[in-house]
Amino acid sequence: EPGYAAWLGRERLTDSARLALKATWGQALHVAEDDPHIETAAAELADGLTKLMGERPARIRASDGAPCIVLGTFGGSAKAAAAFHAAERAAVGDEGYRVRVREDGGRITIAGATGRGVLYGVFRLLRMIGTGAALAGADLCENPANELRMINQWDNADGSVERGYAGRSIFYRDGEIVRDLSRIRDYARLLASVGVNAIAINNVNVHRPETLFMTERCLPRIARIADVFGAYGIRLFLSVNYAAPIEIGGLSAADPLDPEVRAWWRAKTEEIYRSMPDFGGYLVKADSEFRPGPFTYGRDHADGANMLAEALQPFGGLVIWRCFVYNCKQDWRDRKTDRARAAFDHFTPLDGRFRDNVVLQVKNGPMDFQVREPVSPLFGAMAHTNLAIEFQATQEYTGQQRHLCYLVPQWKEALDFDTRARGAGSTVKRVVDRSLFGTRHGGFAAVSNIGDDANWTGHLLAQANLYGFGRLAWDPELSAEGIAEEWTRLTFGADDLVVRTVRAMLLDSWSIYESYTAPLGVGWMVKPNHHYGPDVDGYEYSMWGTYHFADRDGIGVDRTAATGTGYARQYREPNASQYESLERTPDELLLFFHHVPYTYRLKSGKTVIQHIYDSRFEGAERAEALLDSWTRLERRVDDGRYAQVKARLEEQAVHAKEWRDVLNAYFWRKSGIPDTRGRVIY
Ligand code: BDP
Repeated sequence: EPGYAAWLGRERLTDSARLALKATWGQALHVAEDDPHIETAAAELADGLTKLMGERPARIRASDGAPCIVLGTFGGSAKAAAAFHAAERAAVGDEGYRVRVREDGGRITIAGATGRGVLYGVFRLLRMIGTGAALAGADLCENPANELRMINQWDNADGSVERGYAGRSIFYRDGEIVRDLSRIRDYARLLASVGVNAIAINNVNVHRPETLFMTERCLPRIARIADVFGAYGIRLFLSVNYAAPIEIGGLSAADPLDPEVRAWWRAKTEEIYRSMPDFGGYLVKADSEFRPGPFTYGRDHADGANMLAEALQPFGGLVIWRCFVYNCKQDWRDRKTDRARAAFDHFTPLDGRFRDNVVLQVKNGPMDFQVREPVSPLFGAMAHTNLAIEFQATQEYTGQQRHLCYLVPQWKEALDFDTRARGAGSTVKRVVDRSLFGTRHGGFAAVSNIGDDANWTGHLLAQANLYGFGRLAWDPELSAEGIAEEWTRLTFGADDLVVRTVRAMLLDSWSIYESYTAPLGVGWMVKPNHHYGPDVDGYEYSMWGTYHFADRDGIGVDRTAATGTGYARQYREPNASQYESLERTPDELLLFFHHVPYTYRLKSGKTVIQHIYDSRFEGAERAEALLDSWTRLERRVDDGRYAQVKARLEEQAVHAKEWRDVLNAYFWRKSGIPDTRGRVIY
């Protein structure tokens, strides 16, 4: 199936490349220990090399010094250990690895402290070969920057996927957990190949069918899935229903301070660990969008999370507690209530009260995965709490995998944002990698963008987001450009025109999408519920707290402390003053922080209204240019994948014009100010 192999397709190398490689390692893999992750690593390496070289390597347990690839842990393989000095070995953490290619050829060593580390080293070596990197003399030592590199599936037991744009669930069908786990295994490979080490396999909105996953009837099947992921070093988590003690436990309440409720969670957790000793823990959405939570009992989120943490603690499990908590029944006439403030207002008073094994999972922005948002101020405000950042790989508000939108540049901006919590350099990436505050746990999570579509992500190029998430979680210093190029080479091969074209398409795509949908930081002009396509006022007078406040004079949400909701004051200085100031707020976030007249002049010298028009015209043209770029690759990319991408880009080019026309017509009518260039239809 075109696209199924994703970035692990591994085309046969050229003859000269194969000859050179063969000289370096013969055709033999030296594996001398029995360990499940080493087994996975050896099998992956053998399969990968078979594809690249066209012949299967021999597996050996002893070697006479002939060329080979040695893989093993320092503790389990004398050969792997002997390749490195004590200090070199000591530099390798739990999931890290070393890869050394002898300058004079004849030996490649992939070693780690654990089998998981070796597995990551294997994927690294295959990536080097796949991208044509020079091997001779290579000497790498890598440890992941982040402890938690997690995927959140939003899959439901009935087989639907909340905000899924790539088909149905690969985990569930018609209320049942699937029996054939081969597709899940292939998914585990993809994830492990980019370093993902945790997955929550059901939607954060947990209803009765998924609550039942914690019962005796379902646990054996969940445990089979855990084994599949476990072989790839990925720990399985479940999203849990806060009201589970009532729904499946027969209790009358779920009060976190009630001893009976606590005992129920302890017993349930023990039962889960009996069937899955490596179980990761619970992911929880509580008191949010109609899901139950501790507020019902007059308790706060620390009480709620700590109860679960106590139950998980004896087994080393984690509670991942989401901070997406706000009042979704807000009165739109109340202009002082600001949803953007909610997470900060709810959680900062609780800093320091969460147990050690609780991690708060915070969306990158304060609202909800809009095309552009400022960074959530929570990251700079919880020095005594474990924090993880949550990204949305599934493109709910960014084109739903019908439009191209490579999100790594957006994520990079969030990670590089300086919270100033400990002076300059207190970036978000240093909060979640734990180095800034010295917290115990932390990391990255992403809402997955895959489903049972043959190519996983619907839009083939959306695979780059899944790939990029994993790579960035491992190493946030990687550049968006570098990741795009790496993904393109692994996916499409070395053809220079293909690499340059796809890389450029990916890198332009977020800015293109933003320019025809939501320039200047205005959000929510989408159709309600499904969130696809333009709708100017769809959310304007609703309870969800999602406004742009466009009227005949101006547009934008005043979030200053002086005259608005005060959200800007949730940042530390100098960020707070910058956002408070109309002049100093960057144009791309202007309407997120300020309400301005249409005639307000941007830093570019243009008025807001003219920018709104121009940006959408340019964006629609650039969307069309994406299609042109791709058509130049015909016959350089295989027909199946070529056609898939072309069809999506055609839809995008047409739909971008709809965005342009609907929104521009709206703004002309609303403002009464015509486009100076006369292009907008009234
Ligand atoms: C919103 C989605 C909704 C999710 C929610 C969440 O529209 O489907 O359940 O976020 O993150 O973006 O919990």
